[in-house]
Formats: sequence, C-alpha cells, structure tokens
Amino acid sequence: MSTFKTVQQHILEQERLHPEATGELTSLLGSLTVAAKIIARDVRRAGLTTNVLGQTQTVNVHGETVMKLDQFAEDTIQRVMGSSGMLAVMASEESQDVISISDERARGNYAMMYDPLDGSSNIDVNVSIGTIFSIHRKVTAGDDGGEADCLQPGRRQVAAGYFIYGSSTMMVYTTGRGVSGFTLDPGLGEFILSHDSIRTPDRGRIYSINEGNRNQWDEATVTYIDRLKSPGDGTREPYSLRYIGSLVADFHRNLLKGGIFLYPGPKPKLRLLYEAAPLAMVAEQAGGAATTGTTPVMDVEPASLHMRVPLIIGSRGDVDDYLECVDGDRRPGPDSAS
Ligand code: P6P
Repeated sequence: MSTFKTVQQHILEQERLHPEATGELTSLLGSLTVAAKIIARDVRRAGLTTNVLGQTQTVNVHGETVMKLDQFAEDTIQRVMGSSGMLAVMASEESQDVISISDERARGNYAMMYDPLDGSSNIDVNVSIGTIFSIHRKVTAGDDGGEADCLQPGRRQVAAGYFIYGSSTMMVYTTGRGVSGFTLDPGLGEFILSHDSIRTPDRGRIYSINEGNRNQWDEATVTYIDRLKSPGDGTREPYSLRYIGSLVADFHRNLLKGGIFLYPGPKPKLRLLYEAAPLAMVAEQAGGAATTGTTPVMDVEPASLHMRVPLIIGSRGDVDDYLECVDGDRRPGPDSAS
C-alpha cells in the first residue's frame, strides 16, 4: 500500500533532517501551499468567471502585458506570504523592486523569490501554467530585508520548487534532501504525496526548445539540436520535440520522463532568481543538471533581481552532451572518420 502523506507531514519530516531547523521554514512552506490552493481554485474556473481571463491594462518590468490571473496570483502571494511571519523580503517577476514586509510583527528570517504565474500567455487557452519559488535565508543585519538577501547564488537556496496547474495541481519541491511531488486532492484541500523521491532519467528522448528561434542560436546549440534530430551513428533513435511554451510544464514533463529543455543565448529570456535557479536546484536534487552553457546555473552570482541567463536543464547525460558541443569537443559526426 502506498504511503498516505500530506505535504505538511513531509515538510515536517524534512525539518527533522536538519538539526538546525527552527520550524520557520516548515511554516513558510505551509503558507505557500495555502497561496497555491487559492491560485489553483481561480485558475481552475478561469473560463467560467469572466473577470479573471484576459489582460490587465498594465505592463510589467519586462514589457510583458500582465494577465488578470498574473495579477491575481501576485496579489494572493503577497497577501498570504506577507503575513506569514517568516519572510524579511520578497522579489517577484511582477515587481520592479523588492517587496518589503510592511508589518514589523510579520517579519521573519527568509527571503523568497517567485514567479507568481509562469507561462501566463497560455492562460486563456487552457495550457498548464505554474508558480515557481526560491527561498534563501536572510543574510543582512536588522529586521527588514533588502535586495542583498535576494541576490544570492542558487547554491545557497534552502528550498525551491514549483506548483503546476495542469490536468491536476501539483507541488514539487526540495529542501536539499531530494525531490518529491504532491498532488492536490480538491475534495480534501490537501496536497498528497504522489511522486516520492523523484529521480530524473540520465537521458531522455525529448528535447524542448523554440525552433522558431533557430536563426538566433549559437553554433553549439545548432550542432547539438541537429545531432538530436539525426544521431547518425545508429546508436539511438532521434529525439522528439515537445515544447509547450510554459516553462514549468516543459520542465515537469522532462523531469519525470527524462529529456532536456533549452532556452539558450545570445538573447536569454528566462530569469535567474525566480525561474532558472529554483528549477536548477530541483533538477540537481533529482539527479539532473542545469547550465548556462558556461557555468552551472546554481553557481551564477546574481547581478540584479531580474537578471536573465541562458538555461539548459534536464537529464544529466543530455546536458553533458550539450556541453560537449559547447566545449568544441564535438564527437565525430555521421560522416567523419571513426
Ligand atoms: P518563447 C512563458 O512566457 C515563458 O516565460 C516560459 O514559461 C516559457 O518557457 C518561455 O517564456 C517561452 O518563450 O520565446 O519560446 O515563447
């Protein structure tokens, strides 16, 4: 019989694995699940209540039109997490600057970076979307936090993960001791353990990239993708392209099935603090890898809140194959001498 375990029970177990734990992180993650349940409720019925579909009249810091559900998710996370008592500061894709915790009584010792609703261009066409979160310990003195608490490399995250609002709502997270997935039982209102100790296959058969950007790719990416499509040496079948255009959905599928997601340079789109770094922690904790092409994503020193990085992430063997192309150490192609 499979273990019946709620995410709260699992988080408590994780807390017990960390002798220095005070219970604050447990409480923080618990608050986050509440925010996600509220977002999931409205995402689920988006098509039924006209006031949550479509665009707002605002454009965010990245020049992207803010969807109504984006704004709802942002407001929900700020409201719930702002009063959790566990955070000193937050940073969001939807906010130019850090978000301070105004109520002094509600301040804590952590910083949280998040993308409230990633993939929002897919909202109105019922494609899976997600919330991504990254949690660091506060490193500055004093009660209120600041940008320095947010600008920490991914290697120092104490927890990271995402919620995916798809055919079901799931939470996938890590505190540095492996990765597990929990499926929301809408009847119970609880996230129940459904994917214990996720390990991503060393290689997959899926690659995820926007082929429409091919003319912008660097040489290594062109070489790598062409090799995936025609291995030539007969050792393996061509890979299949699966690209939803929703990072959380593409990442989650590849995490479970194996494969590689690429949003390469020279014009990277994805943000380090609240997209690349948290997913990189999940990938590495599940046995996978994440690189910018030159540096492990987890080792990149953030220069600014909304810093963008190339992201190549997924099965370790597939990421290593990509890096071989980057290093110029290209394995003999189909027509070269053996
Ligand atoms: P493109 C969604 O807008 C997003 O931020 C990610 O969720 C997704 O992986 C990426 O952009 C898709 O970008 O340029 O391929 O449409």
